[in-house]
Amino acid sequence: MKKALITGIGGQDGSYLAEFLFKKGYQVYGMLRRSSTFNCQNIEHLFNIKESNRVHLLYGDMTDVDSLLRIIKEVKPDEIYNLAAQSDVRVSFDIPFYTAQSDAIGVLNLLEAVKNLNIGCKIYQASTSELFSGDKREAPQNEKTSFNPKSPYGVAKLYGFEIAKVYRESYKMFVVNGIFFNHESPRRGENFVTRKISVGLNEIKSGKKEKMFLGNLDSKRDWGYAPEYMEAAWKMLQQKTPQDFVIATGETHSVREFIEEACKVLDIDITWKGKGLNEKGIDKKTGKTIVEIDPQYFRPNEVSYLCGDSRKARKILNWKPKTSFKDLVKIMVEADLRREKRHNICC
Ligand code: NAP
Ligand code: G4F
Repeated sequence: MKKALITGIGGQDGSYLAEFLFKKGYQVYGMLRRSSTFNCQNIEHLFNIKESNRVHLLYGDMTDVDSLLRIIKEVKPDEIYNLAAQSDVRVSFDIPFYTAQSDAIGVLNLLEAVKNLNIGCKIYQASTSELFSGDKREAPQNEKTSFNPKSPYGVAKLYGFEIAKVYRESYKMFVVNGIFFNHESPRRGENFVTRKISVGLNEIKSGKKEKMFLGNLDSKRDWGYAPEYMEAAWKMLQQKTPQDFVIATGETHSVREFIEEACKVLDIDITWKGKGLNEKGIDKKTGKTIVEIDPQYFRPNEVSYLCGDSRKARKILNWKPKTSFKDLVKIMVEADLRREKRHNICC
């Protein structure tokens, strides 16, 4: 039975990947970092099934090379999926040192641990479309587009990308970078804009709050459905030769469009009034303001336009996205609607 180690197993992607590998028959090991609350909602269900002895959790941290050495020595994985990261772009401007420690040096820690233990496992490195500048003239972005990150997060991830390549080329290690564009789901952290909108509009609809505050509504992202992206990560490690891939839908939509689509799912008729910081989203039926702009959600520097070209993955991995933008919004908003209803029944 193949053994896979997932760092960041409790996050959005880690939880979907664990499910995917579990179904493929892998013995799954997940690295968690210690927190004061047992932060495992996304993976709890994996421990309630018959074969739950195939999922193991181990404590460790990307910034602590000793913990990585201990875990890898103990598990001896065939595949490592390095998903652990400080993944919030805006927050990376507040904690740039920590972001560099976990997202850049953390990757080096992992590569060194695998090299020194000489266990010859394959490694997937979670890279990102935040490596690109977001300049519309360079879109759609693919594996040949130049990198020009705009945030401490993007720079740390660029180090992770390059050091992975260096270890692949210098030590003949099987290391691949997945340049993944934004991918979302009902398990997305509520700090990210899609989930913030999905949760926020549901709370407005149920009367729990009056309005929500957002930043740049004109920013454009290539949003896909997270579980499909985890299959691509697995496929990358099943190739004969290690190489990097862009994974994306090839469609781009603004934050404003995401809000409008989410409003449709909840039967809210939204209209926009005003400009810039004074722009407001108004519910036509009630006349109430439901969206306002708060400058705290703008970034000091922004990647404004992301649209990925994943032709290489479509050809070599035989991978393509299945869920449309409209369906993705529906999946997320309806999941939060069900959650909101359950909550209202309980309280
Ligand atoms: P996520 O939900 O934020 O999950 C990240 C996980 O990493 C969390 O479980 C977190 O643990 C853990 N973690 C953070 N710092 C750590 C550290 N120092 N040591 C050990 N674990 C640590 O992110 P995601 O959306 O699943 O993304 C997975 C990976 O893909 C990340 O590397 C992200 O940067 C990258 N990526 C994501 C996207 C996307 O659109 N989702 C696109 C491109 C690349 P806590 O719960 O304790 O914080
Ligand atoms: O949802 P976001 O915070 O995601 P962002 O910055 O694109 O990063 C995500 O995707 C990356 C891949 O490109 C990953 F590498 C990264 O780990 C993470 O998963 O913001 C999306 C857009 C931005 O342009 C932001 O300025 O939404 C805009 N936005 C507008 N108002 C907002 C808000 N973002 C957040 N988080 N909160 C707002 O209120």
